[in-house]
This record gives sequence, C-alpha cells and structure tokens, in this order.
Amino acid sequence: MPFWDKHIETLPRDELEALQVKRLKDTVARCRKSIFYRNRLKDVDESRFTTPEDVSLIPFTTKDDLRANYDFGLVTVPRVEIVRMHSSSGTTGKATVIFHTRKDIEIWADLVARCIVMTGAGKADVFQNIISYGMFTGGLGFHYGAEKVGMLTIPSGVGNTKRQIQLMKDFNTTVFHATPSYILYVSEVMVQEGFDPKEFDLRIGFVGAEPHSEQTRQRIEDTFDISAFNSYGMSELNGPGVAFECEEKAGMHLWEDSYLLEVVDPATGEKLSPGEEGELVITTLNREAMPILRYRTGDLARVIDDGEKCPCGRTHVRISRIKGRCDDMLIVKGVNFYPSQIEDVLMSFPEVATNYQVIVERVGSLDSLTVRVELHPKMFDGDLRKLRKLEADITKSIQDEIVVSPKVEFHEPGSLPRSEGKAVRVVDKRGKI
Ligand code: DLL
Repeated sequence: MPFWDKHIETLPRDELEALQVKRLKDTVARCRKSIFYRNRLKDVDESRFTTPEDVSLIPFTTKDDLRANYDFGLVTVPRVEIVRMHSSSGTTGKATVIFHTRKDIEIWADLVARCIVMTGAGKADVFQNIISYGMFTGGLGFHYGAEKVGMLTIPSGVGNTKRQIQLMKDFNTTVFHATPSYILYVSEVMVQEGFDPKEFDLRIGFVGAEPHSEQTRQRIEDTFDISAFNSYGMSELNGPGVAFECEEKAGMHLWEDSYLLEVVDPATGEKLSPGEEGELVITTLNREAMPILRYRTGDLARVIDDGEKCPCGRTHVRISRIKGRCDDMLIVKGVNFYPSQIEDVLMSFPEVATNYQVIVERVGSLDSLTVRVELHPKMFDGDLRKLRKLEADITKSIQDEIVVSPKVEFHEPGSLPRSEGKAVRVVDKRGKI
C-alpha cells in the first residue's frame, strides 16, 4: 500500500487530535495579525482550548467576509513574504483572492502529493494536467504536487481537445487530471477522431472541481477503462488536495493535520451529529499567509461514520461525495432537489451521451422543469418508437428520484452548450421572486 508520508497519514487519532489543538491555537494567534481577525477574535481565548471541538468557540468566516476584506485584509505576513496569489472561480460578485507564502506552497504541494500517491500513481507515470492553469487552483496546485512526486508532468491545460488526444498518444499518458464533464467530452472527440478511448495507456484519472455522481465516475471508468478518483478542494482552502479518495474509494480522506472539519446545519450553523448531511465548515491549521477560521464552504456532504477504520490504514476522516452547494438546491413546484440527483438518473442510461442541461421556467404561475439530454448518435436512426420508450423511461426514473415530473428533450451529441471549465448544468429562468 503506497504512502507519501506514512507517519502523518496513519497518525493515531489521539495524536492527530492533539496536533489539531496545538495547530488551532497557533492559527488563532497568527490570525490576530490580520486586520480582519484582530477584531473578530476579541472575545476568543484560545489558551483554554483543549479539544478540536473548541473550534466552535470561534465565529464563522464567510465568503462575504473575504469579499469585504479584499485585498489583503486576512493576510498575516509582510507583503514580501507572499509568493503566490490565486482567485476563486466564482463568476458573480467581487472576486476573492488567496495568498500564499513559499512554505504554504510547499505544504500544499505535499498534500497533493499524498493524494496522488494514495491512488497508486507514482514516479513512473506520465501525468497530463488537463485543467485550467492561471488563477484557478486546479492547474498549478496539481502541477506542483505531481512534480513533487516526480511524475513526468505535462501542463496541457484545458481546451484544444484534439491536441490533448495527440499528447496522450505521443507521450503515453498514464494519468490525467480533469473535470468530469471535460474528460467525458474528450472521450467523445476521441470517438469522432476514430480512436477507441480504451486504446490509450491511461490507467488512472483524477476528477473533481465540480459535483458529479457515482454513475458519472462509473461512466468515466468504463469509457477509458481506468480507475477514477474523486478530488475535492476549494481556492479558499488552497485548491485541490483538501480531500481525495484512496484505493478503497469509500469516501474522501480529508487531511486533518492541515484542515479541521465540522459539519453544520446550513440554516442554523448548529453542529450536526456524525454521519448527518450538512454544510462543511473548515479551518486551515498550518497556513501562514492567509489562515481561515471556520470557513462556510457552502458544500453539502457528510462524514462517513461506519465505525470502521479505512482498510488503507489512513486515520484521517472520510467525507462523502459532495451533493452540491447549499445554493444549488432547486425548488420546483414546491419540491426540493439537487441537480446531482438528475445526473445520477441520466448517467445510468447507456443511451445517454455525456452532456445535459436542466431548465427551470415559470409558465403562467406554474414552474416547469425541462431536462435536455444529448443521446449517442446511434439513437438517431429513425426509430421513433425506441426514442419514445426511452423518453418515458427517463421521465419516470427522474420522477421516482425527485418527485417532480420533467419534460425530457433529446438532442444530438455536441448540440448543448458546453464549458471547458466547470460545467454549467442548470438554467433557472424564473428570476428572483
Ligand atoms: O475547484 C479546486 C479544485 C481544483 C478541486 C481541481 C478539485 C480539483 P474553486 O474553483 O474555488 O476550487 O471551487 C470550489 O468547487 O466549493 C465545490 O462546490 C466544488 N468542488 C470542488 N471539488 C469538488 C468535487 C476548486 N470533487 C468549489 N465534487 C467547491 C463536488 C466540488 N464539488
């Protein structure tokens, strides 16, 4: 069983928690150097902290706090110590920026290296980083980790799909990193270009940065004949390297020597019991330039609380697949659901290709839900009976899953809008009431 840093990855729980308490105290003390936290922490006495749960004595930090304190308001080091800036990928509102010292970059690369090695990938692999470089953290974040592991790293970035395929072929890429939506698109282009996605040397895929279902992972694994690993992170907490699946694929290990996890009720902020689904709230434990305390991630998941130690030997907590962001929840005809539930249904139909879109509208005073689905080309052979049966089957399965009955529309492959970055699946035309 391969490890990058076996000592820390398998640290007994009591030692891990003691380390968390020590680092939490140091982090709070460091935070007082920033303009924002100096005030915010007036009533906090970290010298009394004895368990990781004492983190709850600290106020939350939100994305709005980061925006309001743009640009250097949360920084705790002199400007000359900062070597890197990243930005969150939000498309609305003011950007949030995150700063790193040299040591922060080292630690981040180390966390990513742990993730990579945990999947069985290593020095001998050729790694194609098919994700956006630049202010987005997926590119550089993974790049530094992969180089640290010693992989031959190809910084191919996102887009120019035919060239991506050529690179895979010419340099015998064995491991890739991509968003699930983009890598499925790559597979479609491979087929159009006369390749079989299975004929490449690929063996492992790292997929993340956007919600995706278990069915989508299965689809990726089957299409390329690889093993695909879910990767979770966010810019405010470095980027990739926060939580990642090991070879057991029984949840994502969240690196608790660097991050302190809480799961709270998104409405009240109250702590939930182990295993209950709620919003992840995360505190950085060893960041220098811009530590963040109790960050409201907006992401919904739960701790895997099966009472079992992961057979891989790692002691760090495991979290479930991310269901979506709290604000992704749709309410249609008074019923609540997440777009990921629709994806789960769609990807279980082999006739469905890789792209889909969910449209919510108000027709008169009624909500309507349309699910646009790209089908494989072979489905457009003029056999209308087959299409009608599929439409009825998909409609029923979606209704069984989310209660609301959708209108299902079929489209040819490549005809629905596609993003090279994070997929935009939902168009809500209702506007705010
Ligand atoms: O997406 C960092 C990243 C890059 C993670 C590459 C994994 C791989 P942001 O652009 O700040 O950072 O977006 C963070 O994306 O709060 C989640 O809502 C979503 N997200 C990230 N990973 C996953 C995942 C990067 N595996 C936001 N599953 C997060 C579901 C994810 N959602």
